[in-house]
Amino acid sequence: MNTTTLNEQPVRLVPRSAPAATPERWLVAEVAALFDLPFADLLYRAQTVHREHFDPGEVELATLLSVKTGGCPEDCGYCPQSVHFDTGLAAGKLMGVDTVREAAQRAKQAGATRFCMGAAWRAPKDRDVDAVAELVRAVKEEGLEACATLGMLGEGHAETLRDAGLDYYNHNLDSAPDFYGEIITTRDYQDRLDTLERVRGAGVKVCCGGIVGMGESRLQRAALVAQLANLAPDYPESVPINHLVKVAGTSLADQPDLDPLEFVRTIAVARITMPRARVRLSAGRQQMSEAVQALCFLAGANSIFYGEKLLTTGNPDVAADMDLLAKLGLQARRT
Ligand code: SAM
Ligand code: DTB
Ligand code: SF4
Repeated sequence: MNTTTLNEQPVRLVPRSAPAATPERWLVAEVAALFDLPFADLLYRAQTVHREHFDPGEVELATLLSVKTGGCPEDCGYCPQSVHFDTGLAAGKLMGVDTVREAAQRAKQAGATRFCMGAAWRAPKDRDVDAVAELVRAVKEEGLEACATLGMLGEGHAETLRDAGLDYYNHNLDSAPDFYGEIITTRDYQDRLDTLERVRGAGVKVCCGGIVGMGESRLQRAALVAQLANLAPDYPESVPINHLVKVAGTSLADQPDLDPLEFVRTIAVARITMPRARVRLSAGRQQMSEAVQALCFLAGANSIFYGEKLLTTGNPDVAADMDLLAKLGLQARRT
């Protein structure tokens, strides 16, 4: 067994073997030890794990649409859609089925296989969930995987969305438990975990990740990854790793830049600790060089947000992404 030493404690670098349904329990110190590996060793391990579970030449394309923008009562320090910040964003009502269907058709035409609808709600009401269920039906009719991110779910909500055909529900843990309170005060970590449990309980696949570059320490990045990897009964099927997009007016607008290689390390550690997950190189690509994005793919990222907009901020345009994939010899996932 490979071991290294962190604070004089022997730390396993190779996870215990266990059946697929029982995820490894990762100690934060073990995840931190991965972060601390020499860069080449870390990428080699991530790439090895990636090749054991996926075709390394294939990348999933997921298109986002903000179906209900702005006016959110939560105070997430990174988010342009919070009412606590003046970001110049106009709040809107929930989009109609026809508008969403047309956006899904365009996404499919452009090569996306997954369509993710985001709503700036703290927690949707029953009638909101019923309305989103109609949107999910339309997306499914267009032959795309459907994902939604609507905030905290109440009793029966996950079941309603599942019955409409929802494949994934996105709800991010966003940061380490001991950093969370510095970023968000209007809900706590346990609220997030409760919603994830409802999603799992309904048999909807979990999309759950976080944001890097908010001023957290490396140990806190490790603690976030450990939380994700240890989620019971299994780690998320889909893990978006977002780089903070600094938006003027939010409390994190002037956050100092994170070293890009630290972002790459986070992707690699997510890949190693969650070998069967789709690890998505998520927000922040517009601000990232092609070289850093290439390193993220090498580190085991196999999904991106695709299309010129994330929810409210920019993303590389379709032509630029097609060029990048071609340059790297990567293919878009087809089904
Ligand atoms: N309101 C719902 C919620 O918070 O779960 C759904 C929408 S919310 C915008 C979805 C996710 O977007 C957040 O959990 C966060 O990870 C990500 N996000 C929001 N603003 C971001 C930013 N400026 N940079 C990076 N990621 C961001
Ligand atoms: C996720 O983890 N990232 C996406 C999606 N899930 C909903 C959202 C990124 C939002 C970036 C800021 C914006 O465009 O508003
Ligand atoms: Fe609201 Fe979600 Fe933005 Fe937080 S991240 S302010 S919950 S839209």
